[in-house]
Amino acid sequence: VFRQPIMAGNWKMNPTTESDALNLAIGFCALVDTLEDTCGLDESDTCTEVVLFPPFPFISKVKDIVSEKGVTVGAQQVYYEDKGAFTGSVAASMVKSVGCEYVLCGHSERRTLFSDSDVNINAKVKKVLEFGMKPILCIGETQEEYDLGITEEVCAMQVSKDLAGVSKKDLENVVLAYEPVWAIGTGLVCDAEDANKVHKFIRTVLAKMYDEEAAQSIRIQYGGSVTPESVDGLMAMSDIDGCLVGGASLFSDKFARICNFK
Ligand code: G2H
Repeated sequence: VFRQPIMAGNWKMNPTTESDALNLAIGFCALVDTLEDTCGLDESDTCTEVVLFPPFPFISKVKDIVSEKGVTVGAQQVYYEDKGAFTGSVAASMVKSVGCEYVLCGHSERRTLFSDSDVNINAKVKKVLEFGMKPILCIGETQEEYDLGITEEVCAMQVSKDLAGVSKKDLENVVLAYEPVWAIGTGLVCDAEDANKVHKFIRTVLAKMYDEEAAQSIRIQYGGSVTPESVDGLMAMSDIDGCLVGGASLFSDKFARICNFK
């Protein structure tokens, strides 16, 4: 099965001003052009898909800058209600209407810092799909769970709860991101072989929930301290289809190199 690689830059709550955000987008676009392998940025099927996740206020302008390179934008989060008295929240329709194609769901920082439960994450995944966008569903074990040796149990539980009620047809629009929480922002990138084993395991879970075809077709990113130094080894793995990149995506040269992995 061919799975188109997908690289995503999750800017989190950075940069802190609009001008810095737009400069980051401009710098990224300029650099990818000068790199040897610019395959990531045209529309051909065999090329790498690239998505940026800026903070909400910068999404529209970043999209205007990067779209000519074939780079798309997404939202880091949405609420699962359609509209109404939910002060401070942003609806799926809103980010759709400013051009978002993807939405991150279940990022570990949302789970731990903002109490996003699997029930809420499941509602958000469905809402994103309902509005014709693609969720990138993040799953992964904490340091404590890793130490207990229950990585597989945790990932299986998150996949089954977060995708409950999602049809096989809708699953075609879902991307998964395996992000071991102990590797996020710590500089401790998960060993590529170890990450690949978890990705393979996640496919066995999906094969039971759906079928083998669905399990083999879905794209699974790795996330957690990905750098230009680690990307090639990760992307050489059979079941790693891309990376969800935080810290390194704030440096245009680093993220350009990651998108043009070898
Ligand atoms: C994990 C990742 C991006 P970082 O959160 O989603 O962040 O690359 O900084 O570990």
